[in-house]
Amino acid sequence: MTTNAELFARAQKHIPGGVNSPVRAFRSVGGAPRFFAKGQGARFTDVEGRQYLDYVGSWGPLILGHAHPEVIEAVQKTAADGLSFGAPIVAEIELAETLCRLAPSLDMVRLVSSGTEAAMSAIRLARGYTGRDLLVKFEGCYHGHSDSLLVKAGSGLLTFGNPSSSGVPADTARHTLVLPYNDADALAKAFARQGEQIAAIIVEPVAGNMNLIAPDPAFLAAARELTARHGALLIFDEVMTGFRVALDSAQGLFGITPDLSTFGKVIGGGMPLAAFGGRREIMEKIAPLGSVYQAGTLSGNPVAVAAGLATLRFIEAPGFYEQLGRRARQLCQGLTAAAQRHGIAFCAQNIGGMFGLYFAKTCPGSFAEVMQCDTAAFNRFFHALLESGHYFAPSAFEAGFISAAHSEADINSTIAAAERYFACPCEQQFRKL
Ligand code: KE4
Repeated sequence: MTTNAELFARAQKHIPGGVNSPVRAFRSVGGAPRFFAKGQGARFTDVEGRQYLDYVGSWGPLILGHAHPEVIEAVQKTAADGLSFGAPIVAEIELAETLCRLAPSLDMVRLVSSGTEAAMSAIRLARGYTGRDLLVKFEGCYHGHSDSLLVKAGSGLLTFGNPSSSGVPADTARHTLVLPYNDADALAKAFARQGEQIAAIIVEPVAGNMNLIAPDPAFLAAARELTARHGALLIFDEVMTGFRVALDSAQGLFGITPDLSTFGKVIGGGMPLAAFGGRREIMEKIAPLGSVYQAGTLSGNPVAVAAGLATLRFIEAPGFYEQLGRRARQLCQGLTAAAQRHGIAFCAQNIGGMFGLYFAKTCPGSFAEVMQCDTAAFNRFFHALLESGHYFAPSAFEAGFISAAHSEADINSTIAAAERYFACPCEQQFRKL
């Protein structure tokens, strides 16, 4: 049998870091990633035959769990008639109609193949629609890897951004202003100073890329009010939160209507599919109708659209999100109670079917507070749970995800495994209550 470690060594010969997306490499938690062979429901199995309860779900898409029979059937049937035509198909219309029906702010959508493409396109559209260049994003939020978004905060709060990746021209980064998440005052100061130059704010309405950070309602309200007042657009990046936190996504959950939204992950059900959309008068600026160019060879791919439609058919079932939230809450409350029984500084929270785990006394509300959490403690917890068959995101700075396939018994087994770990002597030295 080939081991995970042997495959990882082999993978690194021809793939940078041995992975096709950096977070998969386990570099922040240490050790060798697991190579998976198959998934079924809430579980997946690695090449060594070890089975794990999966709390990552391919980083959010697998809201129904692995290999849902009706999603697989839709993919197989569609694929049998051809993988791609590079021409319109009926299912694209069905998916656009479904998204516009379920997301309160969408009149029109354009399908793309990744969340990066969706965010990049939405930003170009906002710049084209407003005729302005300046973009506002928030520290700790991730919107894919297009140049305008690989930017870190400038030296001063209101100074233009600097590249957070090599290869991003400084001249590009200076059009992005990076502000603190959940800081309505900083946002107001930026608009007071440069409001008429700002094309858009792009924000994760629930931050899920610096672990989970819940939005301060005043922060989202300020983003909506300030953009409206200054003629800028509000872009909700719902690639992660879309159809994950509620049937009407974060925009419905929080009652805020953005001008543009991006979606991904859940809407593709595990296949490469994402979308951006919004008000008709804005979306009609997109080629071929308008002057903002955007295109894609495999946009609206029949097989990906079939997986997405099959997935979205399930989420409207009565009680779907109530159960998803109940399971996520059960996990968060169970882990927290277990840690507290053993004097370990730990807390957890969920919003709908996504959750955050923190080795800290209270749940962080900002990037600065997240950085105060005990990452080393998380890494030890991650490996202990991995060894006992419970797979969490391999980074202290990622959110976790529950699927409809996770049962109450599954969640209880994870809580029990965590309790055994929290009770073990090796962890005593790290008590911080
Ligand atoms: P993709 O280009 O990876 O499809 O989507 C980028 C993206 C955009 N917006 C938000 C809010 C996102 O969370 C993402 C991608 N999320 C990461 C998880 N932190 C994907 C995992 C990875 O990079 O491998």
